[in-house]
Amino acid sequence: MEYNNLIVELADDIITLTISREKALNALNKETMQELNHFFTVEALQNKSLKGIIITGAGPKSFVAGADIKEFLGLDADAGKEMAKYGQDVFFAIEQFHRPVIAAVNGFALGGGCELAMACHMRIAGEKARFSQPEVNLGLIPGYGGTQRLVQLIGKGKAMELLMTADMVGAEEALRLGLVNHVVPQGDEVTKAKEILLKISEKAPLAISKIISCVDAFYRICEDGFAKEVAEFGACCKTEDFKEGAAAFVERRKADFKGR
Ligand code: DAK
Repeated sequence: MEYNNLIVELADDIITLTISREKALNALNKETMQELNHFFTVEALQNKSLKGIIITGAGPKSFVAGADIKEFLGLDADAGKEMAKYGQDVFFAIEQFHRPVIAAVNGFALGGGCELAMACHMRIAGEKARFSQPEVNLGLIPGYGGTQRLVQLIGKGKAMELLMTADMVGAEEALRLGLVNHVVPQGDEVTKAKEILLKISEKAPLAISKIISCVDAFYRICEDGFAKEVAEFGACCKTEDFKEGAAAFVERRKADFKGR
C-alpha cells in the first residue's frame, strides 16, 4: 500500500517508520492512524525476517505533536468514542507486535505522540525531546491509552501530576522518571535504537516474541481502564469545555473553560 503520511525504509532487516506530516509537526490525523493500522496489522507481518521496527518523526522539531486538533472540531460523543477505540486498537497492535518496536523520539512527543511512544516497547530520546499529555488544555483526557500507560511506566503520583498539569518534561527528566530508556545526542536516536535492535536480533527470536507477550500479559489487568478511558473520552466530547479548548488552539488564544 502507498502511504501519504508514513515513510517506510528497510535496511538490515530493520524497518524505520517515519511519521511524515512535518507541516503539522507530524500530528496524527485520521488517515495517518489508518496507515499505521495497515502497516502494523498487514504490511509488517509479511516480512518474515524482520528484526524490529523504529518509529520516528519527520523533521528536526517533532516526533508527533499529538492527535490532529484541527480534526477534533465538531467531534460528538459517539464519534469521539469510536475514534478513541480505533486509536487504542492501533496502539495495541504496536504494543503486541511480535518483534521489538522502539520509538526514536526526536522532538515533541505530545498527547497522542507521547501515547504512541509509550505503546512502543522502548523509547530513545534525543536531548531536545519533550514529553507531555496536554489534553486537559483542550477540555479532554488522553484517548489513546495515556491514562493507563503513563501510570504503568512512571507510577501513579507522577502520572497524576503530569496528566493534570499538562507540564512538559525534557529528555533528562523523562529518563529520571523511567519514561525513556536512554537519552542520546540530538540526531542519534535512530542509530541507538538500531544498535539495540541488532543486539536483540542475536537472541532467540521466538523467545523475544514470548517476552513481549508475557510482559504484556502483566498489564492486561488494566483492560477495564482502557475501556473507561474510551467512555470518558466520549463524555468529554459532549462538553462545552472541549469545544472551547479545541477552538482556542486553532484561534491561537487561551481557552476560557466554564466547567460545562
Ligand atoms: N494538531 C494539528 N496541528 C498541529 C498540532 C496538532 N496537534 N500541533 C501543531 N500543529 C500545527 C500548528 O497548527 C502549526 O500549523 P499552522 O498553523 O502553521 O498551519 C504547525 O503545526 C506548527 O506549529 P506551531 O506554529 O504551533 O509551532 P511552535 O513551535 O510555535 O509550537 C508546539 C510547537 C508543539 C508547542 C505547538 O504546536 C502546540 O502546542 N501544539 C499542540 C500540542 C497539543 O496540544 N497536542 C495535542 C495534544 S492532545 C482522540 C484521541 C486522542 C487524542 C485526541 C482525540 N480521540 C479518540 C478523538 C489525543 C489528543 C492529543 O494528542
